[in-house]
Amino acid sequence: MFSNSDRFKESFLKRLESMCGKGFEETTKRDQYLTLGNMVREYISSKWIETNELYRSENKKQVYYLSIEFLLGRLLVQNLLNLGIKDVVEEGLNDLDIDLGDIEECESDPALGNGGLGRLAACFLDSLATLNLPGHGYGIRYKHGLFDQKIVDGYQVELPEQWLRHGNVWEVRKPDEAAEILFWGKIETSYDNNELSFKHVGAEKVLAVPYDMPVVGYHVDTVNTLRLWNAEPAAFAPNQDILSYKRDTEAITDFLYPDDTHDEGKILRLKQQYFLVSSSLQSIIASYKKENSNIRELHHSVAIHINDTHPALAVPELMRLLMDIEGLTWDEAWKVTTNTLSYTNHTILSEALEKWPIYLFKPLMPRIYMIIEEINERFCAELWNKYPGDWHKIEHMAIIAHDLVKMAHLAIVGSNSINGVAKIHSDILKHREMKSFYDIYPTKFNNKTNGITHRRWLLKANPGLTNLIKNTIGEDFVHQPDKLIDLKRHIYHPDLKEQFANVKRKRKEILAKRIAEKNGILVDIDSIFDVQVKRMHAYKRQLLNVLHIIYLYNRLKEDVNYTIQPRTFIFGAKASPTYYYAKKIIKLIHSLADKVNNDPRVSKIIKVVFMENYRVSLAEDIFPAADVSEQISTASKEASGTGNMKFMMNGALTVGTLDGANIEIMEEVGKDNIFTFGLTAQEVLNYEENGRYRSMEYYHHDLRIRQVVDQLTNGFFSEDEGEFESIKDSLLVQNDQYFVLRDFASYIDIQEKVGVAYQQRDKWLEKALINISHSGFFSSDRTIQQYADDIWKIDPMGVRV
Ligand code: 8GP
Repeated sequence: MFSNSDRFKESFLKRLESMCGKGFEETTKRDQYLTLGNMVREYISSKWIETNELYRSENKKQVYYLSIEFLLGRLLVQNLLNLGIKDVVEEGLNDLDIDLGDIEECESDPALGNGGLGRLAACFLDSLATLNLPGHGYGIRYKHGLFDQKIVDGYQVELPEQWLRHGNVWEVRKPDEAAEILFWGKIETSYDNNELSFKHVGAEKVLAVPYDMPVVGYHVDTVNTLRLWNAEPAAFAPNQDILSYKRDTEAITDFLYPDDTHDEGKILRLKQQYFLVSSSLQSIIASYKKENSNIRELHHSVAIHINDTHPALAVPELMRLLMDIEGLTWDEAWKVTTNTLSYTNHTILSEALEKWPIYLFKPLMPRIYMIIEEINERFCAELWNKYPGDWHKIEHMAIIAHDLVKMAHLAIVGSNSINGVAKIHSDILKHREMKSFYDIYPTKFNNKTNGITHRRWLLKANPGLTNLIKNTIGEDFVHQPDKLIDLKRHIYHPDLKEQFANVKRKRKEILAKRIAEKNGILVDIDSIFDVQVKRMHAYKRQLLNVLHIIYLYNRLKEDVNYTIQPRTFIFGAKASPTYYYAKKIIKLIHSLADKVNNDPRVSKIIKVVFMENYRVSLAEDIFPAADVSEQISTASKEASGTGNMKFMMNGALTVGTLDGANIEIMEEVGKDNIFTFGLTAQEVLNYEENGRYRSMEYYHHDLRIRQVVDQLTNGFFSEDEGEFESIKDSLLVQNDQYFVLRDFASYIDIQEKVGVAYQQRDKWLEKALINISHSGFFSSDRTIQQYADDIWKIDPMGVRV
């Protein structure tokens, strides 16, 4: 049906009419989207079946990637592209006067994740399938993904996201493969025939029903699976209030990351984690046992990856299944468990390192808690042998301490590999944050620098640039992204530079149009598009960016002769609903935008734009249009960053601290092609240790700082003077935890250099092209190949249909 555009057109029209029960002229864009989506899924299904059969018959090792987030983005156009049928479809639709872009707009953007960690998981799935690697994702089918953000009077308002409102054409419900999950109740221990056995009685049962989605590799026949679990009522216990049981059960998969600032929310989140882990492990073991009889060899056929600590309950749950269900001894089960599991850490921020209070944990999962206690006791005994008498160390490393279960410790002890996501982050884990674990398990620790899929972030998001690159160096880079380096030989070619400038300009025009429509702000295409898009967080320092803009505003107001290259500062960010500070920064950006954009003279030079509801589909419009990429986290705090890589691949230049993957970007492109500033990670860590930083000194000694900080509360903004008091307090009263004022001067300096560099147009274009040519290293294909070789030990399998 996709062999040529005429055949496609014919099948599409026929299907459209039969599915919708109306004539072509009557059909809506949504009808057209649903029809096309169904056709594509049908087209995928033979490859999907074939892949699964191959995996069964070859019985080689497979990896299962457990993640509480998969930030997929829209799938229709990506699937068309990966299947190699996008041109045929586009042509056929054009004949019918239908624009594929319009149809795409009807697809919801599944936001089953918050940010970097979830988007990385989605890029990894794409790379696994494209590299013909047998690897699948396991996650949760949240009814509502990350909230939709509305801005009302400059404040963020959260609305429930509704990605399933019109159904999901990509998923297949598999009720026959449902798993049962037990919560609450108690454990009865008995001793029969010299064997201990554990019976879970009085438990609340929840059914986990899988929904499978195909993960299509690029121009290969491999179609892997993303299995998302939905919570449904299982069996009612007598005397149970049926309605509340149904409500409590379904609540497990209602929302991504429910508010966890109250105990009620905490229990729900913990339930989600166990729900994901237990259902996934049951399903993995069931599928293993279909082809294999010896469960003691599970690790020869199965690798299970724990994406951050959220699925760390995989350690005790795999132990439980192996001992209580499969009958293995503790030692046998421990060997299989630790040989099967591996773990990635994504952050060193202490508030993100999960610790669960025992009083919540133990009653909810009584058997799992027993097993963790035993793991902890054995681990502490080992430590005692190694460090006799060093109670302090043992207490510090224990899995259970001070009435808390420490999930990172559990994941480290129970896994055979622990990796960070950029060189510096892995080094910080080894030598600081997790040093005591590195000392006892030196070979477990390793680095896997993050990557992004160029198939979404270049081929799909930026077809203009993709074609330009193809015309310049051929198509090899499409399959081997490191071949982008071939572009470097051409960067001095004036034609290439001009064509690149045109591509960029076109994308800036498209974004400018969107800004005009959505924000009612007219931006100058010749201005620098200076972009910071990412979750809103103090450590990411959107505030530093804001203070710089206030500073520029002041200079432009004070000195009519002060000229700079015009700039449009573009922000996009969601703040966690309970994160007061982050929401204040959103308000501050809006107040600043009002001030700047309404000043008749200043607004001709600089503008401030906040793009509402930042998400994958919006990102696909933003990265290609950016000139400057803001990666300005406090050094040591951003584990890697992946937005930095997407910008780079689209020819934006980084303004960044020496943090996360920025450092590796610098190593790739060279110091002349990136703008770095600020404290190094070591300097930040030293300050944190010696406590010698005094933000007040910077406030008192640098007039520019004093002025901008005072403007937060002196009536400069039209809001009530108390509105931004808490932000000022964070800088002065709370001693500026993220060193915003410490890095302010060097940020101003580097930004001045950026402005000057942009005016040397030719040189700027060369720098942009150098960035693109070196971006191949940051392909998630490279990252995934390293995981496959070093951690999971899996090999590709060729699928032929
Ligand atoms: C992010 C890191 O902040 C980012 O540096 C990194 O590039 C990305 O993970 C992928 O490795 N971390 C998270 O998104 C994260 O910790 N999310 C948890 C709150 C869920």
